Amino acid sequence: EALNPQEYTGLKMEVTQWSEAAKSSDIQSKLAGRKAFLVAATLRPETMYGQTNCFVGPELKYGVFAVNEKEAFVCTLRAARNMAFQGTFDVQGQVNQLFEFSGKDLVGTKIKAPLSINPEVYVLPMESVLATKGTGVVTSVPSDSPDDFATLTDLKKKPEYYKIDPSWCALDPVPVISTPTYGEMIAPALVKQLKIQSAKDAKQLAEAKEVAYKEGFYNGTMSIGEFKGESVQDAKPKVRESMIKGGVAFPYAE
Ligand code: A2H
Repeated sequence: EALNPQEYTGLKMEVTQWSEAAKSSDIQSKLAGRKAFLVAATLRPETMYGQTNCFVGPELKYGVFAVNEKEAFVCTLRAARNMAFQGTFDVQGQVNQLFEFSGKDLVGTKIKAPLSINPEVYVLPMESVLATKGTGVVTSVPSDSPDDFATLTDLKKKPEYYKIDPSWCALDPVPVISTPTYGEMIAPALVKQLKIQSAKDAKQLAEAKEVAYKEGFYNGTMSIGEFKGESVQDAKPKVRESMIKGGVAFPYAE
């Protein structure tokens, strides 16, 4: 692992409707009037215009942690501990867990997607979400992330197998960034070019991820949003700052 901390953007996605499983677990009384947010850790804040859903690991454990009297965050305990030492919570160094969910019980929850042209999106399952990285919540941008595109394609093919409603994964990738070589849909283009069949093709997906990341960063131009027409290199920190100022994101490091 790198010696320097990884600087993520913590994206606050407010819950607007809990899944049936969450509803029946009396979550509202545990929240005691707090608004709940799923918090996704991303390295690509400039792609948030193209969110189509959000992923959790179905077998992972998630806590609901009090931020203050008004808000609570849904993420892994590991991430909440990190946040507690980064000044994210009212009480420094302390974690106040109100409730615990398994990832599969969060699937089907509807959340706000800050900045996205899709104002609200659904929580879906992704087997490859690691408990040891970020918050355990991954916002999905299938236009620019080969992992997100491959997983979403799998879910669309077999919704009943994944125990999801087809309407939860119905949104299509949104053009966010344009590159000279791959056009406006770099992730679908790479998945096709590398003949990636499913989210289980880990080796090719790692290669696609590498290419998409470098191409987007060094050769990409924004196709949408406040910084449309600017290079991704210039827009990336500006989008991050704008979201932090707007109260929909915060710095998260590990
Ligand atoms: B990225 P790094 Cl558009 N398990 O956000 C698996 N993946 C995780 C994760 C976890 N626990 N936590 C975060 N991630 C994903 C956007 C994005 C991302 C795009 C393109 C590439 C990309 C939308 N998904 O990441 O290992 C998150 O997905 C490829 C590098 O710390 C996060 O940024 O470098 C990224 O992996 C962090 O991965």
